[in-house]
Amino acid sequence: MSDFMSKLKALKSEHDKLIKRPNRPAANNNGVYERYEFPVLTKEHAPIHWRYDLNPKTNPFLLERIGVNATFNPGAIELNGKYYLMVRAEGVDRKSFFAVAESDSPVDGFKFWDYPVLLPETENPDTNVYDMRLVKHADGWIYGLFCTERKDPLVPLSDTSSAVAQGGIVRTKDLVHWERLPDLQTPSPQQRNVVLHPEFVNGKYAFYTRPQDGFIDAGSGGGIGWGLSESMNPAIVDKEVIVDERQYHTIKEVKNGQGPAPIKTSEGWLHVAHGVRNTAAGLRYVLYIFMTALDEPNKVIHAPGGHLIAPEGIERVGDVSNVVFCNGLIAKDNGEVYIYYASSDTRIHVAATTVDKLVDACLNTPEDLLRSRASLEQRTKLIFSNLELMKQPEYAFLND
Ligand code: M1P
Repeated sequence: MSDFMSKLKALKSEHDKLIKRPNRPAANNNGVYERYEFPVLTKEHAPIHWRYDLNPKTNPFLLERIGVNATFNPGAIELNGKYYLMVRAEGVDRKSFFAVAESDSPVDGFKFWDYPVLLPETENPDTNVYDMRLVKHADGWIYGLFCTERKDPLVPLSDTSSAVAQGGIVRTKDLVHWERLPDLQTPSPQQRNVVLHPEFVNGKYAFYTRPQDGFIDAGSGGGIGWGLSESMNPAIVDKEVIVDERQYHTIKEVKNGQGPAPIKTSEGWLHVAHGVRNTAAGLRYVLYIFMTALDEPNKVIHAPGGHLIAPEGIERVGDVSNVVFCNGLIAKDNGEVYIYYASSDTRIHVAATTVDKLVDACLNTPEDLLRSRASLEQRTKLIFSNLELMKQPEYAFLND
C-alpha cells in the first residue's frame, strides 16, 4: 500500500473511533440534568472528505486543504425516531455554514451527512449565517430561523468589522430541500436569536426576537422580545414587546436571548435561554430557564433565579471562552429532554433531563430577589427547615 493510502487509512480509523465512541453521564450531576462526559460533536467529527483532497496526484502529502475550525450552536429535531442536529460548522476562513448530523441515539453516534446544507440566498447575499433554530410548526412546515449577517453599509470605510444582523428564514419538510423566505422585518435595526413559536397565536405566526441597537451591544434593546406576523412570506412584525428583560446584577445583566422554541408542558411554555453578564475576563454566557403562560406565551409566570447550566471544566475554554449557548433541544413524547449546548463557540455537548424535572426546577427554584441579604434569607430558610428535618432519626447519617 502506498504511503498516501496508509496515511489515509490511519486518518479514517481515528475518525471512525471518534464517531463510534460511546458517551456516558459525567460523574457530577446536580439532579436537574445529567451532563454527558464527551462532546457529541467537535471539529474532528467533520468528515475527512470535507477537509482533505483525497487525490494523491493533487495532494501527495495528504495535507488538510480546507480545515474546519469549530462545530457549535446546533438546532435540533427528532424525526421518525432519529435525532438530527443542524450544526453551525465554521471553516478556518471564519465562514459559518449549516450541516446536518444524524444519529439513532440522542447522546452519541452523530455523523455528518456527506454534504453540508447549501442554503439558498436572498437577493442581498448573506456574509455569514449561524445559529439555526429548527421548529416544527403547526402549519406543517419545519422552519429554520437563523442569524444572517452582512457588512454594515453605513459605517466609514475604515470600519471593517461592523455588521448588520437579521433573522433569516428557511423552511423544509425533509431537512434536504430548503426554501428561503424573506428575512424577518421588525422595528429593530438589528436582530439575533430570533425563534418561531411552534403554534399560531391569535391566528398569527409568533416570534421571539432580540432587538438590539448595535451588532454586539444590545443597547436600548431590553431583552427577549415578542411579536406577531400575519404571514411567513414575508414575515413582518410591526410591534415588538419585551417578554424577559435583562436586569442589573443578574445572570442576564448585559443581554439575553431565547434558546430553542419553548416546550409545551401542562404548567406552561418552558423556555431555555442564554444570559450574559460582563466580568473582568470578558462576557460570561450561561443558560437559564423560565416559563410563560400557555394561553399567553409572551407572559412570564415563573422565573427561577440563577443559571441552569454554566460553563465548567473544558467547556470554559475555546474560541470565545466562558460561553455556553443553546439553540437546540429535543423533548421526546416520553418526557425525556436532551439539551444540546455548545461551549465557548467550539464544540457541542448534551445534557439529559426530563420535562418533569425542568418544570419542577422552574416552579420551585426561588426567584432572584436582586439583593445579597434577600438572597441569603432564601438560603437561610432552606438551611433552617433542613436542620429541623435532620433531627429525625432517618436523617441521622447526615449528622455524622
Ligand atoms: O460568542 C457567544 C455568542 O454570541 C452571540 O450571542 P448573542 O447574540 O446573545 O451575543 C452569537 O453570535 C452566538 O452565536 C455566540 O455563540
